[in-house]
Amino acid sequence: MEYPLIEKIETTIVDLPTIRPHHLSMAVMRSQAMVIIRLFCSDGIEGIGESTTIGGISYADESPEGIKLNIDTYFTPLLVGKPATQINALMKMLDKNVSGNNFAKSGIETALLDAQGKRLGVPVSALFGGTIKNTLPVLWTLASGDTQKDIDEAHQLIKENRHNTFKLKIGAKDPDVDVAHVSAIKAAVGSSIKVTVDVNQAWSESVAKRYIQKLQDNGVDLIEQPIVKTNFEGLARLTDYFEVPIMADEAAGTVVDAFKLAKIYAASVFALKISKSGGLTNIHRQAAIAQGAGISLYGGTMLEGTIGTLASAHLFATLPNLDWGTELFGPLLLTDDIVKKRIVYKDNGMEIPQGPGLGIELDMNQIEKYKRK
Ligand code: MUC
Ligand code: MG
Repeated sequence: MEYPLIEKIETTIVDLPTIRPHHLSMAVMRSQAMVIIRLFCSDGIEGIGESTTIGGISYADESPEGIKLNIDTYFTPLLVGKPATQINALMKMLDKNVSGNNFAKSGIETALLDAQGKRLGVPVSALFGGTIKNTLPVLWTLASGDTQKDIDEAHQLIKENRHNTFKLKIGAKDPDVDVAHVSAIKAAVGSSIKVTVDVNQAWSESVAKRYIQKLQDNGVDLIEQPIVKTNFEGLARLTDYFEVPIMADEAAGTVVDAFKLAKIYAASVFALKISKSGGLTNIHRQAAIAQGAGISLYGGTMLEGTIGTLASAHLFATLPNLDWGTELFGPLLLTDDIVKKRIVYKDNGMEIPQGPGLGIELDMNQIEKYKRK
């Protein structure tokens, strides 16, 4: 059988401004840098992918500049001339030749899957057995850095029916200040609105034990990555101790992490992200481990733009145990986009386009406008 071959791979860093500063425990984002991947095949099909992280090199150990450099220098020579349709073989070959670099691998796998979907005339989700529903619930992160601004933002979004669940980024300030901030927001939005917190590893285990108790007493619905990602046993102790569910995010990076966490029931929820795990196929594997262990799932984001968000959405929508919905709001945090048709967000969720591949088209004028010079 004649396979179409990979002919060329192009990477571009695009910087898009955010609608407001986004405060996390390790960084404040004022713009988002995305590595956009275009993978050209000998049958005339082009696949697109995205590799995006948060805050340069402060969140994860791959930076946008490093991702571009590594794809151009190391990935591309390994991939050019290989059969574009043999995605499992290509990802196995990359894992053998490239240590780590999961964000870059995820962007490449996305481009291969987009191309495959276009080739077969089916959405990327169909390559994983199809969506359970063509819409996904999407929460919003309140992270303006100011309690009153966050409350106003929440009220506006609730009124618009755009989101009914809010995640609060804490951990940068004194825990007493953080808990007062969360409690004020929870009281302002009322009991019908879910509020979760993401500590992004900022607390020690003893601080976590003290302050999760207060958050639980104040009605917070879910606690994300309270302690350092390497302390699996500590996470297990917190999960066992508290009634409020504890979610592993940074800790639940790879398929191996998922297995190790599941083995000691270190979390009652996993935050899945295609970037951390090295692509959509690995998310499927992590999800199966979680399902077997009775662990719930949540569709996470690395605050990707539309391409990475849709890649995640196509996969997340195939999972039966996505009990905590998703946070796939990345494109809404940006002032503009680089695709011809933006994702539709409504009724507290998003729609997954049903066209071939990811179901979107790049707008080359917009890429030109926002491309890093
Ligand atoms: C994270 O750690 O979950 C996801 C949403 C958000 O606001 O920040 C990210 C990162
Ligand atoms: Mg998180």
